[in-house]
Amino acid sequence: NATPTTVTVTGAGGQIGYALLFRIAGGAMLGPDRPVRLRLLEIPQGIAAAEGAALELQDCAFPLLRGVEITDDPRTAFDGANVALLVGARPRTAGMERGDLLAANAGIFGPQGAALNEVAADDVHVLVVGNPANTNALIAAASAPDIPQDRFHALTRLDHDRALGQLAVALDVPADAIRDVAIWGNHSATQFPDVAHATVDGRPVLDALADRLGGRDRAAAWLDDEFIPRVAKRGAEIIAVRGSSSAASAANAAISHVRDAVLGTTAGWTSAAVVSRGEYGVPEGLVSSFPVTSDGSGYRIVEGLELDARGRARLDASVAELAAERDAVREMGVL
Ligand code: NAX
Repeated sequence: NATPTTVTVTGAGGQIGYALLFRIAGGAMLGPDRPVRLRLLEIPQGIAAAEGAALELQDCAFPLLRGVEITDDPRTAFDGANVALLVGARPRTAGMERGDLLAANAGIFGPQGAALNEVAADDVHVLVVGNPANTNALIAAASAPDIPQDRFHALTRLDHDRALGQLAVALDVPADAIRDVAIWGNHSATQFPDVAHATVDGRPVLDALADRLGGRDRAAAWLDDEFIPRVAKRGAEIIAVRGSSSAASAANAAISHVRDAVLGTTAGWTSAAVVSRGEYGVPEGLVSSFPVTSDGSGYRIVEGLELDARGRARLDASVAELAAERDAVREMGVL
């Protein structure tokens, strides 16, 4: 019997946690052959909700589940962790400035990064879901000097999958007919969902859109005026319609992100926010979304793609936002 993989989920008592835990325990993230041990980290007010989820996990009698532990201590939660999903974060509340939000989250992700550095398994993969996800990942990575920086990611797979979903509807095809979409930059309204290299059933998406919408100009206008803003602001749309933020889709994206990182991508690229080493002119150290592939040993940025002037400007604007967040955190003395 294989040694269980230890998966730590923070904010496990929240709504993404509730959508995530059952699928991890069911084998959707690490495959049908890998037993898992779950560690749930919560703050004291969230412990009861995590305990309730743990009771329900027991009631599912998942064959792969080898135990669930609940704690409010990061060092206990991350001890021996092979996969860490950092979902719990301080939400923005009324009257809170951006700087307050960054500071409150630095107070969470700094200590969690330090705890991971001390006690996580040598092969740990860390995915930050809690917002502002890119900068939280930057802070966690900076607080864990002994863990290779390329093990720290922030989630932009949901943005990637939202882009696939929009294109699938626009082109009237199943989502898996579309490949090589990319999300660049920050997981925020400044992100750049890019279809310049995307294909549908092997044909350029730009050609297929032009056919369907009546020409290249109309396709370009649809991309600028509808597709990009819809994907970039989809989170707000979900809140407006559903009355609370994306949960099942975010959990699904987190599962897909980890699965593809550790088992490999099979159909073209996906998107993930990773620590830049200067690729595409993104300043070294920023956690930015890029198109990525994996052979099962973690994500690698797809290099050598052409960005046209408009794409470049969009990426630069999103990267400027990331740099401003990093600078604000630096001024607080966190980095
Ligand atoms: P909830 O408020 O339902 O749950 C968050 C949970 O985290 C709560 O149970 C809370 O007690 C816990 N928590 C807070 N501080 C903690 C700490 N220091 N240690 C451990 N647990 C802590 O939020 P939910 O809807 O689950 O969303 C979680 C995070 O995901 C939010 O920051 C949200 O903005 C972010 N999202 C990120 C997405 C992405 O694509 N990157 C998309 C979905 C989501 O908006």
